[in-house]
Amino acid sequence: MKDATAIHEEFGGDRLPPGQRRTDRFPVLSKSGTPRWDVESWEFTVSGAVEDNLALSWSDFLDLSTETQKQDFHCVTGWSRFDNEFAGVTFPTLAEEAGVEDEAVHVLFGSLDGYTTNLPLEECLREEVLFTHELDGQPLPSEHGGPLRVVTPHKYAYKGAKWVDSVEFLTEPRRGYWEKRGYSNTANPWNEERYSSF
Ligand SMILES: Nc1nc2c(c(=O)[nH]1)N[C@H]1C(S)=C(S)[C@@H](COP(=O)(O)O)O[C@H]1N2
Ligand SMILES: [Mo]
Repeated sequence: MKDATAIHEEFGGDRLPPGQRRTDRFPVLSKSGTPRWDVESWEFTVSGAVEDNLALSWSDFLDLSTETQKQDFHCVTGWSRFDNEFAGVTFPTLAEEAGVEDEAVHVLFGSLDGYTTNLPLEECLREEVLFTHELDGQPLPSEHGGPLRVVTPHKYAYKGAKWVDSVEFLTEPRRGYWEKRGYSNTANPWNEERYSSF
C-alpha cells in the first residue's frame, strides 16, 4: 500500500495542519443529503479538452487499475482524520485514459447532488488524487460519497467531490459550489487557506 501521509512535508508543515484537531470519528458534511444512485443507470463522464470523451458504466470503472493508499483527510471546519485507507483510480490514470489536450488548464468535478468543485489541472495530476470507492477495506459508505468520490489530501476536503459522476477538462478556470460561496479557491491546509475575501 502506498503511504501518502507524508505529503505535508512537501508543503513545509506538520502532519496536523494549523488550526486543525485530530478526530477518529468521520463526520459527514453534505450540502443537501445523500443522493440515490442506481448501478444500472450510473454513468461517469469525462469531457471537455480531451482526445476521447468517456462515458463509463460502474463495471467499466471497476475495470480501471485500482490502488490502495493511506491518506490523511482535512476538513475546513477544523477536524482531521488520519490513516484512511482509500482504494480507487488515480487522477493521472483517468487522465491518461481520456488523453488530456494541451489546452486543458483546469478541472471541474460534478456530482449526483449537483455539487461541483474545481482545481487547476496540475493540482489534479498527482497520484494522491484518487477516485475512491473503498474506505478501510469496505465499500465507501454512501454518506461519505459512495459509490465514488474524489479525495484530495493536499487540500481541504471540500475539493473532493462526493458522488462524483463527471470530470470536465477546461481551458480556463471556473469555480465550483463552495468556491463561489466564499470558501478559498486554493484551499491549502498548511497555509490555512479556508475562506476567500471577495
Ligand atoms: N457531492 C458533494 N461532495 C462534497 C460535499 C457535498 O455537499 N456534496 N461536501 C464537501 C465538503 S464541504 C466536505 S467537508 C467533504 C466532507 O466529506 P465527508 O462527508 O465524507 O466527511 O465533502 C465535500 N464533498
Ligand atoms: Mo466542508
